[in-house]
Amino acid sequence: EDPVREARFQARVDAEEKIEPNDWMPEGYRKTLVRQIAQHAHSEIVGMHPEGNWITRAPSLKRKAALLAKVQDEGGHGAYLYAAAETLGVSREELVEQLLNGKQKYSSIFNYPTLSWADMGIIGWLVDGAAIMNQIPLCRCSYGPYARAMIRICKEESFHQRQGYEIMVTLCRDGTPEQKAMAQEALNRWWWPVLMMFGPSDKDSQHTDKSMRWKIKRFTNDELRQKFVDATVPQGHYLGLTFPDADLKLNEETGHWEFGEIDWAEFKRVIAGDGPCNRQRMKQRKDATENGVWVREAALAYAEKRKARRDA
Ligand code: FAQ
Repeated sequence: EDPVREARFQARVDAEEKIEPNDWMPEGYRKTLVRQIAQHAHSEIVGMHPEGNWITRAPSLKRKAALLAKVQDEGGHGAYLYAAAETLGVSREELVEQLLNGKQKYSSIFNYPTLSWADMGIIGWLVDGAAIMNQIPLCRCSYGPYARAMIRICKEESFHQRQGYEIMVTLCRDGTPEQKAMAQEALNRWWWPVLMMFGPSDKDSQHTDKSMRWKIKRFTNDELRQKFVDATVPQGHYLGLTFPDADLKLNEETGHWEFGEIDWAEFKRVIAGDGPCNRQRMKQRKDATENGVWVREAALAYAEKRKARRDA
């Protein structure tokens, strides 16, 4: 602890100066960033699996090309985020190790199965929609490398969100009754898990106070969840869909959509490892790491050979 340096650091944060990798920072700030950025990176990589499930079954060449590009973008986002975390003095290998041994998490949302094609529409519309709501403020995060990675990621996420909503429009407004029913069934399954992406309610959030003071987070979990509901409900109504929440209603005075109670027991169960797909996702991740050993070794050997040739 160093109160003088901490006060100077906080003054820089308060003045909206960006903190850069070689600047002094409190240990708690570094730890919070490593935790959040790593969790975010792991989410991007694990998040490739639910949609990857549908690449070979996309209904047209156009849909297949767009989905393939989206899933590749997610891999790219994971790569920028691991690079941002590495500026804080941890290696990507250590982070992956911590994911595999259960010390670090990834977003709860990627523990749900993708059962129909409509889920590809829902993931783009709602999961990317929630991700954007959360990430736009992160573009102003006090830590420079994370904020800059977020700017680029958000541009790509907005393309992802539109491709998802366009799938929903096709199913719901131009589609057959069966297609519309498929879209409704997907919304019923995903709505509540998507609201959980924003994290525990403010009264239960452990990290929000500090993260707000350090200007890592700019809004609380509940504030972002409310913004998301307000933006999304009219979009669902435009599609002619209903939300699986009997308590959802517009408060004319505040202009906000009020919604029912989230099942926090389900949220806790899923982040503790007992969601519908946790075991499958972790196995896929572990297999990918093991099956990729020879590729990493070959790339390293090639780089060393080239370097030796250059130095000769
Ligand atoms: N799932 O004290 P807080 C994407 C944990 S978008 C799992 O409120 P904080 C794009 C939390 O880590 C998804 N765990 O924590 C995409 C903490 O546990 P810990 C990724 C959760 O950090 C789209 C504990 O609960 N986006 O990938 C969740 O202040 C489509 C207490 O919570 C990001 O990661 C959850 N939902 O606020 C990809 C955004 N919520 O770490 C493919 C960056 C909370 O002490 C397809 N992250 N926890 O063990 C954030 O903004 C924050 O970390 C929050 C949580 C808002 C998620």
